[in-house]
Amino acid sequence: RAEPLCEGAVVLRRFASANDAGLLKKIGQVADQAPFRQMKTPGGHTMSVAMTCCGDWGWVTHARGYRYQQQDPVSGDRWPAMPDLFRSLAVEAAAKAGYAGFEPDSCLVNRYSPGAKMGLHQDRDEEDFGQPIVSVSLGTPVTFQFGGMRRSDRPQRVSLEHGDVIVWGGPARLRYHGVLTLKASDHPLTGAYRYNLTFRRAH
Ligand code: MD5
Ligand code: FE
Repeated sequence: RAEPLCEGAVVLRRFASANDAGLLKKIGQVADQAPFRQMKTPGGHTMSVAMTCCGDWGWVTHARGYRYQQQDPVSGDRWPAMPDLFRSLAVEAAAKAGYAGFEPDSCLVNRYSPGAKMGLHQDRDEEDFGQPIVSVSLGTPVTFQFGGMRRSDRPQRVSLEHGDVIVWGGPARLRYHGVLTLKASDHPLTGAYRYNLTFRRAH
């Protein structure tokens, strides 16, 4: 059930549901090695979303901007390896959306607690915007916003629920997007949390 969301973006409803417990277990193992942290933006604000990473390259903030780096800045160690279960899910979702041969080298794990949100932004720290992005939602539902190519374009809203996967490519790759404030609710597997896995080819 692949439903187009907009040009270039495909929603695969519940695509990740069958593996939900396994994915959440792997998130826990990644976080044991590289704990969730709330990064500080270059502007000095603490992000409300807690993050960690796995794979060769992790997305981090630093004093002058954002970048991908191979070491966790908290520990100095390499990021945990990307679990095979993560990789295969991302590769299969991308292929289903028409991107055969997607090879993610980065997975950002976002953890939203009630009150957390992510303002409108573009993902543009990657080398090749021809590569798609795969995002996997787990846990409590949230309203996702996707806008246009300019920040001022009025965003559309879509509800994302446990197991939903979206593949963003082509003209959707550089759209502005964000996540509205997470409401308090309860999910049998994650409690109050919403997790999002964002798979990218950084380099
Ligand atoms: C999330 N995370 O739900 C989202 C999922 C991030 C982020 O935005 O940067 O960590 S990724 C959604 C996305 C990616 C690329 C393009 C578009 C949306 N889009 O065109 O709307 O935590
Ligand atoms: Fe983003």
